[in-house]
Amino acid sequence: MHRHLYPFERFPRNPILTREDIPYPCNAVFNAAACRYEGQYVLLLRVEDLKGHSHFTLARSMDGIHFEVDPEPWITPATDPPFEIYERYGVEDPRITRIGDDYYITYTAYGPHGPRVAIGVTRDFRGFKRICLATEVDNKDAVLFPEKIDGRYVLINRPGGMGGTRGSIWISYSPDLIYWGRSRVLFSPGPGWGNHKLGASTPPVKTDEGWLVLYHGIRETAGGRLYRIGVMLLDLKNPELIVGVCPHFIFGPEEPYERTGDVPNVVFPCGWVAEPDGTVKVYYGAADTCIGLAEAHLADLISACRREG
Ligand code: BMA
Repeated sequence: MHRHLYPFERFPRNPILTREDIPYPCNAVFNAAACRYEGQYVLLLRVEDLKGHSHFTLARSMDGIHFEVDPEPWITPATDPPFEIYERYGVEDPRITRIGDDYYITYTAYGPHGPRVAIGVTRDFRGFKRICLATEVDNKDAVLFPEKIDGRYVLINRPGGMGGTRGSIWISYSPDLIYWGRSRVLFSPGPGWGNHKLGASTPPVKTDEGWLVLYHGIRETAGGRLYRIGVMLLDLKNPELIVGVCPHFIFGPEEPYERTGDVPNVVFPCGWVAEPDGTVKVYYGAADTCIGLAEAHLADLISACRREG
């Protein structure tokens, strides 16, 4: 592969997790959040049960490759108001952002009114407290910045895009993680590989040159949708400014486990872990069926954002 065009290298023994690794019956395991906690790699797996509803189960690893999955689900759809009705069909696509000692989990709450963004928090990956439903429905793909900017929490999210309409990436602010506003469009679909919808994939990673964010772009084709990954760099002080964006996708479905599954031709990262040696491990859902691992050098991702297009 051309490393300058496609900076990610797949782990050769992908997929690293399939439903066979889940200790209870389920349909699929895919889009997972990732972080480091107490010296271990932690994945928060989206597991789809046999009814077709999703919940979250924890998996831990010493090396970031071999994961041990908890015997039981950790976060299941809420049973009490106000969350119950909005999570009735499941919780999906988690992302984890550490701020101080707190690990915030942004996820899609899915119910009869449609998908909306929810936020919860844990300190120990045992207790979990729901904080709020941050947006109205028809919104997903929310990632929280790992620090406040100008005294406010910052959230990227994706309103719109349901029912076949185009979906853009937006940015919103909050003084307290509960009330979100000052929302504005950050990046919209254009002609080409992400012509239909865009959405943030991984929480921003701080680099000297800006906030690095992976995002997915959906191309609608005669053969169905293609989910592929792009990368952008946002200004450290004003994340509404896009410092650079790679003109082409940097990762897309190629391998059989990405091409074939419940939803073909999907790679869908929700989490990554930056390593001290300047590399990053990205965990991605493949074809809504299993989980793959790929690695890249942060410097290559940054230089991809500087590419002319
Ligand atoms: C998106 C999300 C993801 C899923 C993808 C492909 O809209 O719902 O959970 O992986 O579609 O089906």
